[in-house]
This record gives sequence, C-alpha cells and structure tokens, in this order.
Amino acid sequence: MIQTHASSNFDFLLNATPSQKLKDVAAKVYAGQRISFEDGVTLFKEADLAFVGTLANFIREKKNGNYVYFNHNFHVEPTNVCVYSCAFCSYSRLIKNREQGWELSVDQIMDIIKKYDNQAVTEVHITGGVVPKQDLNFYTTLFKEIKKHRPALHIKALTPVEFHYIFKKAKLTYEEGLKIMKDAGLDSLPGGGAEIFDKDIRDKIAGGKCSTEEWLSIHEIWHNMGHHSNATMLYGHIETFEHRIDHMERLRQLQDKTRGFNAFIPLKFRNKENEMAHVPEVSVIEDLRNYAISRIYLDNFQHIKAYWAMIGRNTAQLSLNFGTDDLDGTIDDTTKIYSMAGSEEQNPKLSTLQLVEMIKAVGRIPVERDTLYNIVKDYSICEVA
Ligand code: V47
Ligand code: SF4
Repeated sequence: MIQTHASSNFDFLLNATPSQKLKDVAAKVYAGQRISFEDGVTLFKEADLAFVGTLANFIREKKNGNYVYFNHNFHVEPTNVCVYSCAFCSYSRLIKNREQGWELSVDQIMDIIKKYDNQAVTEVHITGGVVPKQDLNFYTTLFKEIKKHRPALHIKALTPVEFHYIFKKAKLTYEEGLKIMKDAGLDSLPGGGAEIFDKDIRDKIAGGKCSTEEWLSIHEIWHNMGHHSNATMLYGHIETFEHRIDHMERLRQLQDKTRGFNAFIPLKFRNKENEMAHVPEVSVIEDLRNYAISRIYLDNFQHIKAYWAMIGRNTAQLSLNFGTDDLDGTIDDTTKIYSMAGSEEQNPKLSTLQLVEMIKAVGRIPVERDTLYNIVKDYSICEVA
C-alpha cells in the first residue's frame, strides 16, 4: 500500500506515544471525527507540541491547503477611556483619569479614515474603550459618514461589550440595536470582549462588563441576521485548561447553530503595566500548543488566526505549522492595545511585501483576502506590485 505523507505521520504519532488516550484522540482526528471535551483537556494536559502540532497541521491542510490569508486593514480606537476596569487591560485609562486618555470625535476619526484614501485597504477595524459620549448616535453617525466617503470599505466594529452598554443606554433590545447599526453601515463584528467564558474567572478579570451569555447572544442574533463575526479567547493568565476547552466548547456549539463565525483568534495574555502584571506570561511552546489544540477542537471553524501584532511576527510565522492559516493584516501601526500591554511589536506595521515574504519563507502560499475571506489576490500567481 502507498503511504501518504499524512498517514506516515500518523503511524509515527501512534508509535511515539505510550498513552492510549492520546492514541484514541489521534485516531479520531485522522478519521475526521469531532473530539470530546475530555479529549481536549487530555491534549492540553498530556500531549507535547510535536503531537498536537502534527494533528493540527493535518486539519489545517485539509481545511485550507497551503494557503495563508492576510488582509489590508487599519484600526481606529475611538477612545482608550473606559467605564470598566478589566484587570488584564493595559490600554484603558479609567474614566476618572480622563486626562491620560483620548476620546476622538467623528470628525477626527474621519480624518484618520481619509488618510487611507489612496491606499488599497479593504477593512477598518474599530474598537476601544466604553464611554457614555460614544453612544448609539455617535456610532451610527460615524458608520454613515464612513460609508458616504468610501462605500466599499468594510466596517468591522464594536464588540458585545460596547453593544451591550450602548443598547442598554438607548433602551433598545439587541435585535433593535444591531439592526440600527447594520442600517448605518456596520458590516461585521470583531471577536473581542470574549476573554474567558467561565463565570468565576470572567468575574475576576473582567467583572462588570457583558456576561458570557450576553456576548454569545449578541453574536447569535447578528449571525441570525445573516452576518459574520470572529471570536477570541484571552488565555495564559489564571484560567485552567478546562476553562480554555469550556470556552471553545461554547463557541463550537454556537457555530453548530449559526455557522456565522469566520475565525477564532487566541489572544495571549500580556502582562505589562496592568493589574495582573504579577501573573507570568506563558511560553512560546504553550502559545503553539494552544493554537494547535484550538485548531483540533474547533472543527466547525474554517480559520484560526495568529494575530501577529499581539504574538509577534516570529511566533505568528511559526504558528503557521501548528494550525493557523491567517495572520490578520497590514495594520499600519494603528493599534495601541498590544504595544501598551507589552507585545514585542511596539509599532505594528507590515507591508504587503513583508507579509508575503514571511509566508513564503515557510513554504506556504500568501493570499490576500477581504474580511469575509473572498480572495483578493493569490500570490502564487501574482507578484507584489
Ligand atoms: O477583548 C486586552 C484583548 C481584545 C490584553 O476579530 C489583551 O479580527 C492580551 O479582539 N493581553 C481586543 N490581550 C482585540 C481583539 C481583536 C484583535 C485582532 C483582531 C480581531 C478580529 C480582534 O484584546 C480584548 C482583550 O481580549 N486584550 N488587553 C492584554 N493585556
Ligand atoms: Fe475597557 Fe475593553 Fe479595557 Fe475592559 S478590556 S477595561 S472593556 S477597554
């Protein structure tokens, strides 16, 4: 019998581990079966990087071949002042210390948007702190202005943290509020604010802001309206492996119902200058294991994103062999969330050429996508202009 590369890797894996539990998980993955909650925890507790990496790469190549996606995007952070005080957040300045923060007006944000008039960006990612002034009227005015100025620019904006606050203040249901935002120009939702879904841990690190149920409900309603979103998980702080699998399990269940998530984005806790600075950051090996196990567990998510601005370009590049297939975008030094939290990327900005070279250097095919993963340019057949 001719052995494929994948099946010889699996034989090697089965022979390499003495653990029957791990052999069983590998057999399920190879057969294309969903792994259970217990299997996920077993992978976190017992499997080494080579083991989960081989399984994750098998799934990644089955789902996305050799492609690595990126987009041309930039961020707008309307404010870093916030009514909440999440313990992990290095970014927000409490509302009482307003002098340390910024609050942009619609006109100031439009000046940022107009800076990209002659650039081939396809997406603006808008999110930041939560303040009373940036309410329903502020965001609907902003979205309408953006669409009036540049109709094709995809607006990926706001998280359930902001929506919950804004809609409550405006006395609107989630359905009513999301419809108004959509009509004003909102195209999709980023994955932020998910943090970790376990209630005890969420209360400790992000108490006061929208609950797990509220986060999931807003995404479900948005998906049922026919639109898409992403999902994140903040890991590597005070959570356990069970909490990470619980988080992914809740996302997997919602995705079974709606199919509305595009990508899952694990976010490594960074510990610079926040209330959790005493909590050590996890190792790069743990980052890669976490990407790989996410890829294995979330069998109904098409894409796993390594957000290079947070994890650093070298680890992001390495992760392309451990389950990830998306690097986010060019960013153009427009986000401060991660540099303020201690990311190695203090001025996150990559040119198309840099992204393409990063991806080609590991033997993969760079593909520029739009927010919804339609292919804009396949760099196996195009040159960088
Ligand atoms: O929800 C804040 C995280 C998120 C820290 O959807 C931190 O394409 C680590 O969601 N250490 C916002 N993480 C960013 C976000 C995102 C980013 C890129 C792409 C997409 C997408 C979404 O940033 C917050 C929080 O989980 N965060 N502080 C920190 N110290
Ligand atoms: Fe505010 Fe978001 Fe920071 Fe929490 S993570 S304090 S909600 S800006």
